[in-house]
Amino acid sequence: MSKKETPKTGLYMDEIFVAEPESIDPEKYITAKYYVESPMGLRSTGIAIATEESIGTWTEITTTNDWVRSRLPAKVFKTEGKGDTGFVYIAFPLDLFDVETSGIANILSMVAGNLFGLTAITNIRLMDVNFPKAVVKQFIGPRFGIDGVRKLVGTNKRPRPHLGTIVKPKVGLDPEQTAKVCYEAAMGGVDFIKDDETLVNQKFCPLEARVSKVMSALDKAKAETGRPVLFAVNVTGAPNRMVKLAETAIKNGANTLMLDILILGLPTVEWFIKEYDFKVPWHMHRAMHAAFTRNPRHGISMLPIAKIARMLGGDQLHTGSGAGKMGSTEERTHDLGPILASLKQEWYGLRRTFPVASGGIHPGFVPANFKVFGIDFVINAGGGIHGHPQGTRAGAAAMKQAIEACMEGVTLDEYAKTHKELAQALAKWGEKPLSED
Ligand code: RUB
Repeated sequence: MSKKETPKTGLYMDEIFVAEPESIDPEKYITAKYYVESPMGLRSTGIAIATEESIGTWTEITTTNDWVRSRLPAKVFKTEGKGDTGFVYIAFPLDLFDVETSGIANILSMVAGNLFGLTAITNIRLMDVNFPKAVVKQFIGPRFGIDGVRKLVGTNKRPRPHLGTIVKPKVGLDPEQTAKVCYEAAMGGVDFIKDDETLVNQKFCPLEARVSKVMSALDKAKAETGRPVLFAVNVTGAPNRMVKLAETAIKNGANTLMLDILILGLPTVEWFIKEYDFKVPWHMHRAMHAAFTRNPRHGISMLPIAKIARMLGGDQLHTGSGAGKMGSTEERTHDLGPILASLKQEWYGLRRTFPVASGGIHPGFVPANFKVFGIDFVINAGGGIHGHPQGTRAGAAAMKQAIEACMEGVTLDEYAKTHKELAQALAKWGEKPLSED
C-alpha cells in the first residue's frame, strides 16, 4: 500500500502505521488477520487498529519520540474486500513484545486487546494469527502430542480414531457411581474418558475419591480386556489450588489431566503447564469459547485459539465437530480445515495436538466426522453412549463399531447387520450426514 494511497483518519500519524506487504518479514512480526465492518473503510480501520494496539491513541501526543515512531508501530500491510467490509492484515513488530516474561498475555493484549471496543469499528473479528519461529520457540508445545497419546493407548502401530466418552450426568454421581460408569465404558471399548467441564471437586464427588475409584475400575477393565484407558481429571480451579488438585489426581493414579482453558485464562494455562510437569497428557476443554467464537462478524475465531493451545502444551483440544450439537456453521464447513492443519502440521518442531470432536455425537454422526477429521482425532460421545437403549457398555460398543465401519469403508447400515449395538443405536438416533445436523 503506497503512502500516497493512505487515507487520513485525521487523528493519527497515518503513514507510520502502513507498510507494503513485501516489506513485512514474517520472521520479524506477529501478523494478524481481522474481519472488519467499519464506516471508516478498510485501510483507515487497519490504521486505527495498528495505532491503538501499538504506540498511538485517539489524538497526536507530545510524549512520543523518534525511536518509538521508527521501531514500534504496528502496520496495516494488506486489505481485502470493498467499502466498509472485508479483511485487514496487521503486522506487529517483535520489539513490541516481551514474550519471555509476559508470554501469551502480552501477545493477546495487543492482537486481541482494546481493538474490540473501538466505537468507530462496527464489528471486528480476529480470524488468524501467525507467529514467527522466535515466538513459537518460547513455548513448550505438547509434551506427548498425537504420537505420545497414541503410544499410551496402544494405537501407534495401527492408528485409528480414538473413542472418548464424557461421564454423564455431567455432575451428580458419587465417586463409586462414576467409577461404575467408567468401568462399563471401558468394557464397551472406549480409549478415553473425561470428567465434564463443570466437575472438579464438588462435595458429592470429591476429586481424590473419584480418581482413586475410577483408576481402580479402569485397572480392573484393563486386566479383563488388555486395553488401557485414559481418564482426564478436571483440575480447573483457583490457580493457587490447582497444583494440589493435580498432585492429588496424579497420586491417585490419574493418567491425563484436564483444564477448561478459556475459563481459566490462557496465561494461567501457560504458567501451569510450563511450570509443572505432571508427566501425563493435557486435555484442553474450550467451554466459554462461543462467547467470542460464535458470532461470525465479531470476536475471535477458533483458529488462533487452536494455535495458542498447541503452543501452550495441549495434547488434546476440543475443536468443534464436523457434525454434532455444538459449534458454528463456519466451524463445520470451512473453518475446521485450517484448525486441524494448525494442530497437525509441522510447526518448528512442536508436537502435534489431537483434535477432539465432541458435543451431541452418537454413532450416526461418526461417518460425517470421520470425513472431516480423518484418522487422527478423538471422537467423544456423552449422551450418545450413556443414552444407548442397552446402557453405557453397549453405547461404547456401538460407537466403536461405527468407527470400525468407517475404517473398513463400510456403511453404518451394512455394518449394523452384524453388530447389534450399532443397530440399536441407529434405530434410536439414525445416521446424520454433515448437512443434517
Ligand atoms: C458433550 C460435552 C462437551 C461438549 C463441548 O456431551 O460434554 O462438554 O462436547 O463442546 P454430549 P465442544 O456428548 O452428551 O453432547 O467440544 O464443541 O467444545
